[in-house]
Amino acid sequence: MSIEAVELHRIGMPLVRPFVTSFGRQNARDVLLVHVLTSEGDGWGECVAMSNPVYSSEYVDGAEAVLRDYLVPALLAAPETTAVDFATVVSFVVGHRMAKAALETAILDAELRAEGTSFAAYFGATRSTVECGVSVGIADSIDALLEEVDDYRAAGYRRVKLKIKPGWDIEPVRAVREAIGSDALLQVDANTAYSAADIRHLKKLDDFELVLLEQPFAEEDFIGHIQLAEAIDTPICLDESILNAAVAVDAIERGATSIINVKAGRVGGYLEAVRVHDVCAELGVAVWCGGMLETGIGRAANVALSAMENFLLPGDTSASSRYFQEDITEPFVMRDGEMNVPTGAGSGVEVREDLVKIFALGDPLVLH
Ligand code: OSB
Ligand code: MG
Repeated sequence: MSIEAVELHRIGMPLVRPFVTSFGRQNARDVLLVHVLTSEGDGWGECVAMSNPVYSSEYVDGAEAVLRDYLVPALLAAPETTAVDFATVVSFVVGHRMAKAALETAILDAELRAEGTSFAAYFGATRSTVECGVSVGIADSIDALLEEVDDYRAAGYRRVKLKIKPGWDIEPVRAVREAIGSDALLQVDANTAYSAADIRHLKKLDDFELVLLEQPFAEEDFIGHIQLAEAIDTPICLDESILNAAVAVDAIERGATSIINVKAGRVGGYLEAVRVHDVCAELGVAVWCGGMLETGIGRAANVALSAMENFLLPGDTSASSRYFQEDITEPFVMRDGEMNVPTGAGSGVEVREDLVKIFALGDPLVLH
């Protein structure tokens, strides 16, 4: 297979409701799509970088620039590159994992479509359906939050994750726990909004039997997370901090985390995400699949990844309708709190190029 061209598409997808986290409010998803054209067919990847560098240092304009100026030219200079070789070909670029992940995924999609293998089969997935969780943003009031949580639970979501920040933590969590009862799976995500000075405050979360507390402190604050893990009973789960499989092992062995949120974009691609899964399985640490408000393109791959054996907790793999009025692939639908894992070749979903055009923020950039 030979890579012939790469298209970079920017689309704007309105969200069905604003998504508010400790790092800000989002009304639409500004998505960068990577379309790889090869001698044996095409493939798609979705870049999960956000509009602004507030979740991590990456952001969508930066990802587009590094793809355009470095990653795609390196690939086009070595057009026989396979998904497995790709990381080595672009290893001269430091970081920019989300940009690398998008291009690697597009190459992998093209390869697997050409040979008739699904992502799930390629990853060694063991399940045909996955359990769905939902990530609930910071609301305007506790009443509004309770209403939103009630809607999601009525729709069948198996687990609720609440976004928290200083000033929006103990009371909303208490209210939701009282409303949903002690058996329901509930967890929280702080997106780095706290510091080690807040350990005594965060210990109050121990009253609510949470599945986990996700990323309370800064990406690089391993010592803080170790101290917190020693001080509280609620399991700590790292998201932003886990940049690859080696960091995952280090964080686990040092006692900074006891559960890991796997996001392929954050670790540089699905091949590394599978390695994170594997090292965690060896260490007896459960993982779950995070999300970055993906369209159907990214969601298809996430659902396939979530079907691997050690994905033991429901992921942020929600139905397309939780995000968008209309998705750019066939929608992912939840039934009884679960979603089917695609079985078709590659991602197993078809990209609706008519909708990609309708949502386009400009002309695609075509690189040869
Ligand atoms: O921290 O998990 C996160 C969305 C954007 C950036 C970071 C995160 C999130 C979510 C939403 O929590 C997960 C989803 O539903 O895709
Ligand atoms: Mg998170």
